[in-house]
Amino acid sequence: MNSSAAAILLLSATALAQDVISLRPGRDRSRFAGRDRARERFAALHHAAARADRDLRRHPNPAGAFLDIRSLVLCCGERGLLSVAFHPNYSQNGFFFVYYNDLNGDINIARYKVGADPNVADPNSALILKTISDRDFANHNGGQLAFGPDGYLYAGTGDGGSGGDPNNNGQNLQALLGKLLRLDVDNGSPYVPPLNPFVGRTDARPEIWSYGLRNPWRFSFDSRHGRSLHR
Ligand SMILES: [Ca+2]
Repeated sequence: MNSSAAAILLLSATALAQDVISLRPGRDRSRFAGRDRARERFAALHHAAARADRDLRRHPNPAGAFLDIRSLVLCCGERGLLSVAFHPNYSQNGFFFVYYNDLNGDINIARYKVGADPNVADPNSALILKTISDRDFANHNGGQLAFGPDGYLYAGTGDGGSGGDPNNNGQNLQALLGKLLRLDVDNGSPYVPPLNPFVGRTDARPEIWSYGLRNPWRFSFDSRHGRSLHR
């Protein structure tokens, strides 16, 4: 599979041309290159760079979409499709990861796989890696998915919502809300890297990389040194 020259386009539900987001499964495979304005209901991802861009602008329906998960996603306000990240070895294994609020409002990290046609994902390939309960408030859901230079998948989760974190999720080490999580997607459930800071503690979830966060909406890694994390 040759993905080096392909762009991935994310089409919003309202499908205004300016809502199209460009993702590039090359050096920046794990990041949004653009801004998603409303975190809409579905991901319509499509390979083929400029041609797809033109097609999506001309035909804003998701016909021919790479993946359509509208039926799985609760949208609007701060809920909806939150992020997409491509596995560092996407060109070999075809895995990518989708972050969204499900129909209950809960936050899901799901793995999908591209199909035999490199322009179409297999909708039946979904594997839910994590479901994080988040039903109390519609706001503060996070979030972004991004693979770090260590090959692990980082996920920012909001504190659950309302204002001032009334459920104290950010400081609660047994809650996955209000955190930055770090997952090893290659070694099975519970997807915990052995050197995560809270591994081995009975009073904390081992997925946690950092805590006390309000709503880590976007973050990135230092592109020069590849170590620092900015949010
Ligand atoms: Ca929430």
